[in-house]
Amino acid sequence: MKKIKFSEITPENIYLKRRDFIKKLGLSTSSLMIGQNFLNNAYASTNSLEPTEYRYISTYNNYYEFGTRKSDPVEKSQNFKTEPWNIKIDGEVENEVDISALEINNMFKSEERIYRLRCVEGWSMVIPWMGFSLSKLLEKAKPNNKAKFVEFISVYDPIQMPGQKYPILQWPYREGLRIDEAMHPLTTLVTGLYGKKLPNQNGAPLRLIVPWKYGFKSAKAIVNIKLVEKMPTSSWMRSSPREYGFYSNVNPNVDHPRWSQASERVIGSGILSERIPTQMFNGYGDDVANLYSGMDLKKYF
Ligand SMILES: Nc1nc2c(c(=O)[nH]1)N[C@H]1C(S)=C(S)[C@@H](COP(=O)(O)O)O[C@H]1N2
Ligand SMILES: [Mo]
Repeated sequence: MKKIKFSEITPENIYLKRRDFIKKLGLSTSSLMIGQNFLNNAYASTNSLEPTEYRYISTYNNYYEFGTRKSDPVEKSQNFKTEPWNIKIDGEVENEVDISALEINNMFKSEERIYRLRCVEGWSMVIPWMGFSLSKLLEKAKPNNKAKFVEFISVYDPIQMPGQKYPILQWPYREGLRIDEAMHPLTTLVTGLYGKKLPNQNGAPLRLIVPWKYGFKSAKAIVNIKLVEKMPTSSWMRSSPREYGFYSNVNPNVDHPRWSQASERVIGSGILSERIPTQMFNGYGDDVANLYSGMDLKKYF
């Protein structure tokens, strides 16, 4: 028998190693492919406005008046009384308006508006809201020339809202917009979702949606809209001014001091919870970037 030379063994070694390598490569090829598909899906769904299922929209909520767990709002708000409900528009206006939610529903025609809600915590949902431009209601009050900002004040009712017994935030919940942001047609007063009346956990009977800002700007269960001269301090700014600024525009380039804002988890996208890149102004830049021209958005976060 021919003595096997080292040089002749080598190819066999290589073959075995190669098989091993291919096996590994096989694995990593398919995982690379999965990765690529994830990425493709991710970029596709960044732009897609495929609505999140109702069961997620109505059970995974932030509404600290009912508690800080995601399940608290649906569990604890079912008996919350939203009728009768009045909302007052006052401050720097020519005509103070005091109007019921019922009258609002009769006076302003709600339409479906499918917007992505991006929470500052790093998740998002696409929600088929029902509502109309807030500007329509504000015009009724005729803001005067001192009206530079708009403050939104949610209801204070610690008997019905167990979370308000604790100083988690300054109660009532307060938020604010600059007047041009409040008058922008995308800024929506919400009356419903999925073609139905707004569930209590989503802020019934009336809540705001500002699609290019983090979710917390969109106050729920609003009872008072004040036109004011000076920039109002929101409940979040008061609790942590370093973390929450007045503008709070969705911006993947400006991280929260404790976490990145570059990407977001898509709620309801399965157990693997797809992550997609976060878009500047939550994808609404074509409509709103001009509101901030010349502003340093790292400073005015
Ligand atoms: N009054 C009030 N409004 C609120 C909140 C709240 O705790 N209280 N949470 C905000 C936050 S952090 C988010 S992300 C959205 C969530 O809206 P959704 O539950 O309808 O998805 O509501 C916002 N509006
Ligand atoms: Mo949020």
